[in-house]
Amino acid sequence: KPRVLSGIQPTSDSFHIGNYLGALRQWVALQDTADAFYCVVDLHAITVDHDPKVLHQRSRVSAAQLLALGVDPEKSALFVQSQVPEHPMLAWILGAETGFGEASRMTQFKDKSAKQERTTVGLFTYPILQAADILLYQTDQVPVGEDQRQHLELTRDLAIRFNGTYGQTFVVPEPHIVKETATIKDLAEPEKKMSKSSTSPRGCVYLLDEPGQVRKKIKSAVTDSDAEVRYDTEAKPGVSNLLNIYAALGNTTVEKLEAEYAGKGYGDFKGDLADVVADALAPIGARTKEFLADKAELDRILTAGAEKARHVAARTLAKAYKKVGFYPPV
Ligand code: AQP
Repeated sequence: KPRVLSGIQPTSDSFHIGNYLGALRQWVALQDTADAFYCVVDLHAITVDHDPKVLHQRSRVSAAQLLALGVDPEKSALFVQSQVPEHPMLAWILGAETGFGEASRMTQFKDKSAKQERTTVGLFTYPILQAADILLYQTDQVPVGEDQRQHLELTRDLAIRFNGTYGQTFVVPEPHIVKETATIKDLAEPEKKMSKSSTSPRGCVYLLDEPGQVRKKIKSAVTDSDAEVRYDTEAKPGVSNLLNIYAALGNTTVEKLEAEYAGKGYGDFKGDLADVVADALAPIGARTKEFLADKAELDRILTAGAEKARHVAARTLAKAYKKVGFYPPV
């Protein structure tokens, strides 16, 4: 079975449909055919301003949401990154292999640091920790959105370089990116990706939004001044984004939707899309609440996931320690 790993940051009270369509849906699909490890990456979340109590709660809500979406702890190891100390330990080793110029080229750092009052070294070295997250599990495939492609490329470069210098140590991973939903755009600013830290309150549809909120956001989505439901990412980025969301959540295709809405206005199209999105999200909130209500069970799932993860991570770390000439971890 191929090994799969991916992570998500607990940086908001709810994930959004971009996270879901770009990555989380693939997490759920892959667990049937792969040996999967999925983590809530709280170490990454402290690289921007955070409140400790809020972070802790968000890690719990994140894990509950992943379970609600269908991550099955019987099939996949679901864990919180801070419970597996091998991650920052390998990141230190990989940091010593990373060129400063190479790390400086990461565009996500440029985007995220521009939004912060104070930029940390942690935000700068974030992609190196992400490389450690992936390489520790001898990962074959990493299901992510398009925005992570550059970080994956760095991870591959580091694995290849380390293997070249010290001998075969890490599997070189491949990104698993689904083209149609690789970047879901902000509904209010369709030239930007949908993001948890979006500045436009109506631009981001959260998985835990109430149906009324979902409908409002979809209906106020920015489109364009002609009234044709047609896929054209250059001329019609707003409508094209809505078509991608509709096709993915409505289990149909963009071509069928274009045919169905030919000659109809945006009003009908948005009204139907609002129903499709609201219906898709409705069960997620209720299921998340159920998983949150049983604290002992959620903790049990995460502890079991962390134990399974450590078992694999510790073996890889010991190998890397030996290769670079360290004393073995005790
Ligand atoms: N708009 C998007 N379209 C498709 N995929 C997306 N992802 C994020 N936004 C989109 C994918 O979701 C996974 C988890 O993302 P993350 O939590 O690691 O952080 P991020 O990419 O930085 O997501 P956000 O929403 O933009 O969060 P903030 O605002 O905290 O920076 C990843 O696989 C990502 O590709």
